[in-house]
Amino acid sequence: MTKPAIEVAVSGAAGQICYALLFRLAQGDVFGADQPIRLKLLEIPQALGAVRGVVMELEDCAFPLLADIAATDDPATAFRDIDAAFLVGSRPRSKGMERRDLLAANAEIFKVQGRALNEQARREAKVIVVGNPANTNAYIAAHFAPDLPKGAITSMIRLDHNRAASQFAAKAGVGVAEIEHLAVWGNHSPTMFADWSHAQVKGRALREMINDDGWYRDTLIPTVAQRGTAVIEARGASSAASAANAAIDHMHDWVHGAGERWVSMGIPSDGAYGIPAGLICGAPVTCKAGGYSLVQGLELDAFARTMLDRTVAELNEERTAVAGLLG
Ligand code: NAX
Repeated sequence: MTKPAIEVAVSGAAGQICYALLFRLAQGDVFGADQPIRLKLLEIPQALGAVRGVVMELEDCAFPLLADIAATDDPATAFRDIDAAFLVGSRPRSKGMERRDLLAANAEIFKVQGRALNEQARREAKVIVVGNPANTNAYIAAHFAPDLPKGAITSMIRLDHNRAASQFAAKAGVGVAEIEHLAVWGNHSPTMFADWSHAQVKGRALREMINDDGWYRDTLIPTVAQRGTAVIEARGASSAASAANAAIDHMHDWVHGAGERWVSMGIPSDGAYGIPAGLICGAPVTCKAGGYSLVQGLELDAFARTMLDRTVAELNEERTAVAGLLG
C-alpha cells in the first residue's frame, strides 16, 4: 500500500547544493524508496525564476515518489505542516563584508525562519541547517522556535565527518565503512576537530593501525579543516554534491537510525564535555528510532581537550556576536 506523502521544505533551492540535493531527495535517498514526498522550495524573490527551471527539471525526471512541488518566497508557506526541512539557503559573504556583518545578516534570516518553523512545522519535524555559519544559524533558529522539541533543529557537520572518514580510510588502507567510532566536534569551520581517539576498525584502534601521530596532527586535521578551500581552488566553486550527500546522510540516519554506528551532528549541548549548554555543537551521536543521542562518557586527552576548547570558544564568540539580535 502506498504511504501518505510527507512534506519536506528545502531553502536555497536555486543554489548549487540544492541542484544535487533535490534530485536525490525526490529519488528516495533520504526517506526511503516507498515514501512519497511533497517538496516545498523556499527562495528569495529574485531567485524564484531560477527555481522554476529546477522545478521543470524535477518534473522532467518523472520521479514516482515526487507527489508535488511548490515554490515560494514566504517561509510560513514553505514550513506549513512540514515533517522535515533542509535549510540550505543563507547569505554568502560579499566583498568587503566583515564576519560580524555576515553573522548579523544571517541572524535576520534565521530569526524569521525560526519563527515560521515555530508557528508552522509539525511538532515532530526534523530540521538540518546547512547554510553557513551553520551552527550559529541553527542556534538562532532554535532560539526563535521554543515550541518545537529541544533538539529538533540541528546543524550539519557530516561533511567534515565524511571527509575525515575518507582520509583515515585511505591512510589505513581499509574501507571507509569499516571505520567505527569516529567523532567530529565543534563548529563547521576550520576549527572543527576530527577526533580519532576512539575510532576503530574491526575492534582495533585506528590510532594504533596508523601509528603516526605526526600525520594526524600535521596532515589529517589541516586537510579536513581546509578541504572546502581546496575544493574551491580546484573546481572554482564550493563543495556542492558532497555537501548535498552529507545532508542526505545526516537526515537519513536521523530518520532511519544507524545502529551502533557513531555519526557526527551539530546538536544543542546539554553541558556535557564542558560545552556550554545551548550551543549547537558538532558531536558524536548514535541514531535510533527517529531520534539521536550524544555518545556519553568519552575520555578526552589533553590534545582533544585543547582542540575541543578552541572550537567551542569560536562558537561562543559567534553566540556573543549575535546576542544583541535575539531580543
Ligand atoms: P549558493 O549561493 O549556490 O545557493 C544559496 C541559495 O540560497 C541561493 O540561491 C540564494 O538565493 C538562497 N538564499 C539566500 N538567502 C535565502 C533565504 N533567506 N531564504 C531562502 N533562500 C535563500 O550556495 P550553495 O553552494 O548552495 O551553499 C549554500 C550554503 O551552504 C552556503 O551558506 C554554504 O556556505 C553552506 N555550506 C555548508 C556546509 C556545511 O557543511 N554545513 C558545506 C557546504 C557549504 O559550503
